[in-house]
Amino acid sequence: MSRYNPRELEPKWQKIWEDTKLFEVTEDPSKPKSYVIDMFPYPSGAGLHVGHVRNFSISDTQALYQRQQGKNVLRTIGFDAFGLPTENYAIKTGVSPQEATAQNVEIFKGQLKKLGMSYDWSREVLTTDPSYYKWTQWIFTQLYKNNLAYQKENLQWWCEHDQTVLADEQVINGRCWRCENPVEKKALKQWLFKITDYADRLLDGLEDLDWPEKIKIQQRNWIGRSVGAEVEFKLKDGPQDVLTVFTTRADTLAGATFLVISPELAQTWISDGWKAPDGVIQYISDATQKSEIERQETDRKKTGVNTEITAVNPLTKKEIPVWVADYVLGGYGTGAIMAVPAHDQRDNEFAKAFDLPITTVIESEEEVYSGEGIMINSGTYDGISSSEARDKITAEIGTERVNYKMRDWLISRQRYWGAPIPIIHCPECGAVPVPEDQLPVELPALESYQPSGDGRSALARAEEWLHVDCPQCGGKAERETDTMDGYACSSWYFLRYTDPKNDKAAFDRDNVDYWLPVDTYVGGDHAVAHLLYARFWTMFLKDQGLVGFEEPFKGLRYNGYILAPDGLKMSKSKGNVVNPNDLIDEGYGADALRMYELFIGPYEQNVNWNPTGIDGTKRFLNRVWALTQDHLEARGESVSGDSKLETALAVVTHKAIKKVTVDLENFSFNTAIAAMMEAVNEMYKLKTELSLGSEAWNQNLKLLVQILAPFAPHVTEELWQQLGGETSVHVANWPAFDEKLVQDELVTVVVQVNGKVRGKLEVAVDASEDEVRGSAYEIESVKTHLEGKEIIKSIYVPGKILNMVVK
Ligand code: ANZ
Ligand code: ZN
Repeated sequence: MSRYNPRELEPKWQKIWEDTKLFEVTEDPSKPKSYVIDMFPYPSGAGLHVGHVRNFSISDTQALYQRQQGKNVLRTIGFDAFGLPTENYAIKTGVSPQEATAQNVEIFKGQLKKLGMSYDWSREVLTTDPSYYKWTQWIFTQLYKNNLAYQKENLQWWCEHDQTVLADEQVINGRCWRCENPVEKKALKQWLFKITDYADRLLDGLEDLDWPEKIKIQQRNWIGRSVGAEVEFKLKDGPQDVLTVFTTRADTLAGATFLVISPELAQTWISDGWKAPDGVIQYISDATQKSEIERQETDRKKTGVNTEITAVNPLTKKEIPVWVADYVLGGYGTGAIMAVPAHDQRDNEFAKAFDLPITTVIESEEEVYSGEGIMINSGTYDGISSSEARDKITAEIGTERVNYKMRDWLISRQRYWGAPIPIIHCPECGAVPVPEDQLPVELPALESYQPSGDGRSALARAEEWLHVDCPQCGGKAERETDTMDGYACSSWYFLRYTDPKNDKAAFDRDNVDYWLPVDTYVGGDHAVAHLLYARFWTMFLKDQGLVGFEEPFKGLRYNGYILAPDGLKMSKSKGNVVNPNDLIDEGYGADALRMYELFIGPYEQNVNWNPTGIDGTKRFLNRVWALTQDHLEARGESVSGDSKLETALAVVTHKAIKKVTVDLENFSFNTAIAAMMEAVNEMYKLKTELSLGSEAWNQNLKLLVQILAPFAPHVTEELWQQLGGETSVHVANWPAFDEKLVQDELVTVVVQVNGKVRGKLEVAVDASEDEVRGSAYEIESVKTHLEGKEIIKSIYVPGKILNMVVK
C-alpha cells in the first residue's frame, strides 16, 4: 500500500495548481462572486509565524468552500511592506530598505507557497512598489484637491529613539508603541487627513456590517460621538468677553460652581496678550508634557491654578472663578468646561482639593451622583426631571452641539521608508501637488537612511531629488520630505487586487464594483486604525465617483492569537517561536498543520500552542489515506452489497456533510473537523462488516474527500483523483446531503382533534411543534376534521401526542 507522504504529494499539487492556473480568476458577471482575503502581512525579517498560518487557514478554508459552492472566488495576497523595522534594519546594516524588503518578501512567498494557499498569485500587490505607491500618491492628491489633506503646525508626540512623530494611538502609557521608549511633545508642521468630516458616516455605516460586535464597539468609542450643549459664560476682566464650554449635562448648570480651562486654551490666551498670574506659565509647560490618557485618569491627584478671572453663571447669575487644570483637554469640545462637583467625579475631586463650593442640583443620597433624577436648587427648573431640564436649558440658555473624540488622521512621518507625500513647496505658490503625469515621486537611493536630526527624514539630504522647479510658476522649489503613514498604503490595496496591473488608473470601476465589497475579511489585528482609515478612503472614493459602494468590508472575522505553550506571546527574544515551515519540513505537511490550526479551538479565541497537537490531525489524515488505499486495493474483487449496511454508511457520510456545511457557514472549523473524525471512526467500524471495494464505498469516500477538501487541500486532491474524480476536487461541487438520511431517530406521534385520535405521524425526535403540526395538516383524516374550523389551542407532548382543539 502506498504511504501518505505529504512531502512528495504537496509540492506536486502546488505545481499542478500553478501550471493549470486553478486559482486565477477573472470577472464573470454571470456567476455569483465571493471575495475572501486576509489582512495582508508585513513581511518582517522573522518570516511567517504560526499566527499568520491560523489567520490564512481560516480564510483559505472559507475561500475553498465558497469555490466548491460554485462561486467565482477572488482570493489573493500582498505585502504591506513600508515600515520602521525595515528602515531600522537598513540603518543598522547598510542594506537598503528596497533590498531588505525584496528579500523578506521572497522568504514570505516561499513559505506561503509551501502552505498551498489558494491565492491567485497573478494579483499580488506590494505597497512599496512604485507602480503601487504611484496610486497611493494619486489618491493623496485627490484628497488634497478636495481639502481633505492639509498641513498644520502642531505639538506632536515625538519619539526621540525612532526619530519620528507618532499618532495618539501609537503612544501607549506615554511610550512609543514600537521601541517602548518614553515620548515627548514637539512642535512640527504636519500633514493630516480630514477624517473627521466623515465621522457620522463612519459611525452610521457600522450598523449594517457583519462584523464582531466588539470591533464595532471599539470603532464607535474611537469616533466618540457625544451629543450635548455649548453654554456661554460672561467673563469679568478676562482676555475675552465670554467663555464657551461644552457639556453633556446642561441640566446641571445651576451646580456649575467654577469653570476650568485647558492648559492649551490658557496658552492661546497668553499668546493673545493675557497677563497670566504667576504659576500659570509653569503649569502649562508641565501639563503639555503629559499624555492625554494620564491627564484624564480619575484617581490621579488633581492639580490646577486659579486664573483670577471671574465668570457669571448664566442660570444662577452667581460669580464663579475660572481655573486652569490639565484634566481638561485642549483638543476636545471647546477646551473649557463648567465644573459641577456635586455630579461629576473629577470636578468633585478638584473642588475638594482647592476648597471650592459644591452645590447639589439633582436630588440624591450619594455624594457624587451622576445619574438622572429630580431637579433642585435650579430656580424655575426645580421639580422636573433632569432629562427634561437638559432639553429646556439647552434650548433656553445654550445651543445643541455634537462633538467627536476622533481627531484628524496625522499622516506625516519623518522617515525614509514610506510613500513620499507628493507635494512641492514653493516660496511663491505655497504647497503645490505634484502633477499626475509626474507621479510616482520615487524614493531616491541614499547612502544612509538615518533621519536628518532636525525633525526631517533622510530625504532632506537627497539634494538632487529635493530641489525641483515649482510645477505652477517654474521657480525654485523643494519637495516635501515627509512620507506617508503606512496606514495610507493599506487603505486601498483591496481595491488594487481587483485590477493590479492597471497603469492608467488606480483600478477600473467595473472591476471593483464586481468584486467589492470584500465578503470575508480575516485578521487578528488593527481593530481600529486600519479598518477606520480604509473605510474613510473608500467613502471618499465613492464621493469621487470612482467606486460604487462605501463600505469595503461587508464581513469581518477576527481571529484570536496563538500563544506559546506556556500562554506567553511568542517572540524571538523569548525563543518560543514555532516556525510553521519546520513542521512542514519535518514531514507533518501543510494539510496537517492547517488543520491543526483550525482544530486548536474556536477561531476567535486566543489559544496556546500544543506541540503534540499536530500529531492528532496528521493521524487523522493518515487514517483517511489508509482507508482509501484499502478500498482501492479491494476494488474489482467481487463484492456483495448489503443494502442495510450501505444505508448505514450513507447515513454516516450525509450526517457529516450536513454538520460540516452548517459549521463552515458559521466558521466553526474545530467542530467540523471533529465531526469528520467521528465519521471516519464510524467508517472504520463499518468496514469490518461491509467490505471495501464496492461502488457504495467509492461514492461515500468521494463525498468524505469533498467535504475535507477545504481543510486539507492537497491530500484530498490526490485521493479525489485516485477515486476517479475528473476535475480538481476544488472545483467539484459541494455535495448536498440527503434530508432523509440525516434525520435523527424517528418517533410516532398520535394526532388528536378535540381529544379524539385522528391519525399517526413519523417525525424526528427533536421536531418542533410547528413542524409536527405542519405535517399533521397533511393527513387526510386530520384534514377533514379541521376543515372550516378555527384552531383555538394546540398542545404538543414532544414525541407522543399532538392535540388540536377546534371550534
Ligand atoms: C458638566 C458636567 C456635569 C459634565 C456632569 C459631566 C457630568 P463626553 O463628550 O461624553 O466625553 N468635558 C467637556 N469638554 C472637555 C474637555 N475638553 N476635557 C475634559 N473634559 C471635558 O463628556 C462630555 C463631558 O466631559 C462634559 O459634560 C464635560 O463635563 C466634560 F454631572 O459638563 B460635563
Ligand atoms: Zn511656485
